[in-house]
Amino acid sequence: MKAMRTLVRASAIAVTAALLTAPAAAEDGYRLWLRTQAPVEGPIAISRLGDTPTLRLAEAELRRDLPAAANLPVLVALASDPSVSALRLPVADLGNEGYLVRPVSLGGRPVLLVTGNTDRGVLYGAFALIRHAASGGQIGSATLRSAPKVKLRVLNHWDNLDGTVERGYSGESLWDWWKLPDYRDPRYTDYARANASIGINGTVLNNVNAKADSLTAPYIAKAAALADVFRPWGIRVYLSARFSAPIEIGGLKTADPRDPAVAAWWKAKADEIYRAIPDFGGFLVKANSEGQPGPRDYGASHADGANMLAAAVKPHGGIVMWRAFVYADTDPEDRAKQAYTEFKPLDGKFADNVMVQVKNGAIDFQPREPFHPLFGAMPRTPLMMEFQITKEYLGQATHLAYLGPLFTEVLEAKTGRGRETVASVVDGESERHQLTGMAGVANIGDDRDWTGGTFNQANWYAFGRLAWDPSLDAAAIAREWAQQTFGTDPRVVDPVVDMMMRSREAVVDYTGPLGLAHVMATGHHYGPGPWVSELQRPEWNPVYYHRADRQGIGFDRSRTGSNAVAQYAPAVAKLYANPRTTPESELLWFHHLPWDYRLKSGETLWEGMVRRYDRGVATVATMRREWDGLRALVDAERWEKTAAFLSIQEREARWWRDASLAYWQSVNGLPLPAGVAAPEHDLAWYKAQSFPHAPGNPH
Ligand code: GCV
Repeated sequence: MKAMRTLVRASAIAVTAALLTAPAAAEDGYRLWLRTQAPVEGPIAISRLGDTPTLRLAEAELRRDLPAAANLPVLVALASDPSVSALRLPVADLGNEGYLVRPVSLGGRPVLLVTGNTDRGVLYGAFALIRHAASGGQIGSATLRSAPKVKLRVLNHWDNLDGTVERGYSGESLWDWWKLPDYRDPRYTDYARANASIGINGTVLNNVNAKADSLTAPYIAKAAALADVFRPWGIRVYLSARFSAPIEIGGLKTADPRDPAVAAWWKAKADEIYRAIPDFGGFLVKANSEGQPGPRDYGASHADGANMLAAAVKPHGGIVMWRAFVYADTDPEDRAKQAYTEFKPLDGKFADNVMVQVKNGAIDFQPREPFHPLFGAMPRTPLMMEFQITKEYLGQATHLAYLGPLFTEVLEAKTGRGRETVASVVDGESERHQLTGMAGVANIGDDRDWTGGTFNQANWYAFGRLAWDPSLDAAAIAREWAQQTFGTDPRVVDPVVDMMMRSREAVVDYTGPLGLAHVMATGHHYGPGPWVSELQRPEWNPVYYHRADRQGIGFDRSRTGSNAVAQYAPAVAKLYANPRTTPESELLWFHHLPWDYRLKSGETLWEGMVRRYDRGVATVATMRREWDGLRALVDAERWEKTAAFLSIQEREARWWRDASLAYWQSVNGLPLPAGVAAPEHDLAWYKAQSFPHAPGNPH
């Protein structure tokens, strides 16, 4: 046995594909939070027992990124390796992705062991040790242990086959579909590496507004090339499936999920995909939503559609992620109620390899939404969380909005069923589901810094960390990200964390305080548009959401209105039913209130709104000042880009504030409170702003 073991010694010339693509410029953001330390020399030695591509990556990562300060040799090994199993370490509950890092004595030699039950676990352990070291932790004494609480930790790319990215603000798609499968851009490796470093283990390559072409043989071969690159990093590939593909590329007359020919077509298609990608993860589907085809076109249910696809991938171990983001143009019901109305009756009707993927709120990734009422309401169905990492509604690429607090606010929300939280629904604890998942709509493009700005990287990072463990704290994540990204100097880290932790609330304040939502301009969703009222469907118009008139503002979702509150468990519904017990941050989401309604502060609703708009602008000004103070402590390239972005944000926060106040005043006829600055322009000026070429807008 001993002879069969491979002991691979550290080699100073070891290079990974990722190293070959190391950036030309030092501080352009390409390296994300993974910033190579000085080459390891001297006392530290890194060795490996066993030989798989993933174990080799774990070793190479440590060699590349672990600071020389370690005072113990590091050993990378599977827990099943005889010399490690002889130590009888507590590894049983690490599952197949967890890791253990700790100092041990092996053959009389002290080493820092990085181990797990699988090579993926070992790789995650290597990244955990690098994170620990880069955020100031001691290496020699490190004892780290963790297993993911959520099984599928998946990015959703809304990337189109022509290279554009729907709601993408960081350049074009990373996937060069045209040159694939022959040319595999080395950047694909770096993408996989970054994801693996934060525990992401799946990626849906194409937009949920899918083209059937992505399921044709040439595109399957392209996806297979990406899957080959991602595999050693523990990342599986998934595809968004267009429900009408059997008609469009299969020559069938129907896509009715109850038609045996349709089911047979999907089964053959799944077989074809698995021949090219043996570990293909499965399908993501947007059906009967915003014009996409689906089973409802044939009078079949969402469960019928999902189960038919699930049967096709089941023999291969695949899954279906079926989105609950549905609302129909024919349905006059409050849009916030429609997904629940459609899906709740289907609880228990989905096949066991289907997950229903639910957005964090019932409308659409607004800067603040109450948690989606489906969480907790479908106990017999694994519900997958869908967050949006790309900031469609939070200032897109340029505004600094750290989404950690948005994500944790939803995850920590109590559903009203005993001690259940949204996180405990998502991680399966609540109903003991084995299949669990969290999806994040990616903010990644081919910009040199991947996400269009340094602070946007933190949102990718935070998503990965929370998908691994939804109970993590947003501020702690911000801190470890800042330490890895800018170094551990507290003169930098403290103000950066402070800026990050205030930033999302600032966006809420200057775009839609007190529970206002969906008040943005049409199409590109860039900038304010609370006046928009002429769009074809009522629920496309901001006026549908805020319902402002001379008397008051807000959407009555209590019993006197749409009664959306009744979709929550009684304990939560009771709170939301009454404006006095509704958190003020969600007040106008649930209630239509007079402008002179008294807030807890004693101010009128109107005064409180105005104060919040001003507070949002002031917070951005403070963030700018804090960043200015870091000029000498942050590299020039990243400092300047963020400084420029903050100046854009301050200008645009003012624009949001001024345009919104000008509009509300045109509706309520109220003066601004004493001492408050008037909007810079009149309402007509704000209404006349037009941005036909804003990025990310689907055409
Ligand atoms: C992919 C919102 C976005 C759309 C997106 C949709 C969805 O409506 O504006 O661009 O489409 O959500 O999540 O399906």
